[in-house]
Amino acid sequence: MTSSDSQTPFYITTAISYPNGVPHIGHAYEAIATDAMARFKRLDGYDVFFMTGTDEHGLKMQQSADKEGITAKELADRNSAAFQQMSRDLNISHDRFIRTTDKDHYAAAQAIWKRMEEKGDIYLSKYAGWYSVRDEAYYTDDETEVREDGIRYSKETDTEVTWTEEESYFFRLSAYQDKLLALYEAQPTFAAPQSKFNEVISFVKGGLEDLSISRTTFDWGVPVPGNPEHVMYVWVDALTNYLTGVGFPDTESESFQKYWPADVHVIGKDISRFHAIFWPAFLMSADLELPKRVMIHGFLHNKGVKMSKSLGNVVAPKEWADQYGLDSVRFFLLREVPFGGDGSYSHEAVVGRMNSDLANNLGNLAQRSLSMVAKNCGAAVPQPGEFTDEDKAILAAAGELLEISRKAYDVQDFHGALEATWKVLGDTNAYFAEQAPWVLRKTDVERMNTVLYVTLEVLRIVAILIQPVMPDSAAKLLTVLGQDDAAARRFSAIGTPLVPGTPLPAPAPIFPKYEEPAE
Ligand code: ME8
Repeated sequence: MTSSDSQTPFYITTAISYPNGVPHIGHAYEAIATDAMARFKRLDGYDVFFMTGTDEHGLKMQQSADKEGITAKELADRNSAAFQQMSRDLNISHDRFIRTTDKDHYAAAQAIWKRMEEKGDIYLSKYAGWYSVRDEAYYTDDETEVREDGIRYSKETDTEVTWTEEESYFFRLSAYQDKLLALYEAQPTFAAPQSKFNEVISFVKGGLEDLSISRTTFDWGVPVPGNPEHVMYVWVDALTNYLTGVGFPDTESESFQKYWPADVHVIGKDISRFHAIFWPAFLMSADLELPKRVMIHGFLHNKGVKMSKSLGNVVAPKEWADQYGLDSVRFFLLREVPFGGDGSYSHEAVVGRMNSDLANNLGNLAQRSLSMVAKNCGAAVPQPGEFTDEDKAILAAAGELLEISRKAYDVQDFHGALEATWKVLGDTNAYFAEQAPWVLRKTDVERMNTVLYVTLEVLRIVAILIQPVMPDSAAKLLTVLGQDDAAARRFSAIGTPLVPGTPLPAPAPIFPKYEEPAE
């Protein structure tokens, strides 16, 4: 048996983004959070499959392409490349970047369709309603209103709607109301956070109508099996990406057997209904297992104001990473905003986190302790004497961080994990100031060695645990702590304390203060 055979599989996905434009900070936020989760599980010994990608079909793509005078495929190619570049810029560790124009995806989308059809859940009829191109969704009369400008809008999403009639295939969503409610009851963490899950539940309780799942007014999509006049409604095709990535329709394949059902789909709050209602209904109809969890995050707003192209406040993720450093941005996003709620960002908020949490609490502690060790302990991990109660308390608090972080990551509470970690760093800073090893240097060298050892040991544990959030900076910190081996960086190494005498390289500052550029 190879080591990967014995590892527990863990399959995690982001939503797949519409490449009708270039990525913004909201996309970056979702990618970074999901990446942190994937990295955490890898470091914790899981066999992780992490997928992200682009959702390339549908009327919105076709219309954006028409505006530019190019084909939808050309637009998708260009912008999908921009999303792939974002992944590289942000150090996203996905195992596959799926595009819904990939050949294997057409096969998967058609296969799930056929399964739902064989179940008797798909029928041909006619659709008429208010259609929003932006949302790729129909609305009823009640869900729309004519505003001052004389244009009719969807009340919920503020997007323009037009009256559309077409022959359409329907999915018998109405038949799944009770089954969905039973699912929510049996699996109270199927979707989170609870407040957003509650919205889903009350929507389903309000009654479900059958869903129009094909279009005839354009052809940029996956053809409906047996009736190529129709293309699949983009959401049928899009949601199926999660199956394609692990080998569907070959349900006997090694990857499907191993990774399906997905452990977590990470998505934003605007698409919770698609993931927590339509998706499990499609899967039930197709006799496939359901994902274990849909984690719904909030939206990021620029200084509390909604991002939009017309306001000119859309932030390009790469610009941010260039300005502050990638790991500072990754840290900021996950530390600042409790995952599941909405968040706001501003230059001041990022700089605040960089300077206080990173440069002061972590960087300074590392720099001060490591330079003392370099000067006074022969550039090697010092030999501690007997531990006092203070030493033991600090070491115990750091030792508990692994379990605390596991519990937090299991519910995607990145903010909670980081908060607990920084609490220990705060306490360690206080300990360091109180113990004053620079004074002990002249009065009690053995005690100085012990204090420095304890401090380095806390830093080692913290460095291991923050790798998912700040992979590069944590790696640098582990290097200056003499922890270069991959094995020493896994979570399984947390319980093995620093070995006195381990040689340490010259310390280098890792978390610089942010300096405002000169005018
Ligand atoms: O919805 N803050 O694609 P998308 C945080 N193709 N997250 C945000 C955000 C913001 N300001 N804006 C968008 C789609 N997102 C579909 C998904 S999945 C089978 C198909 C999130 O490009 C959004 O909630 O509009 C979604 O999870 C992701 O970014 C992609 O959004």
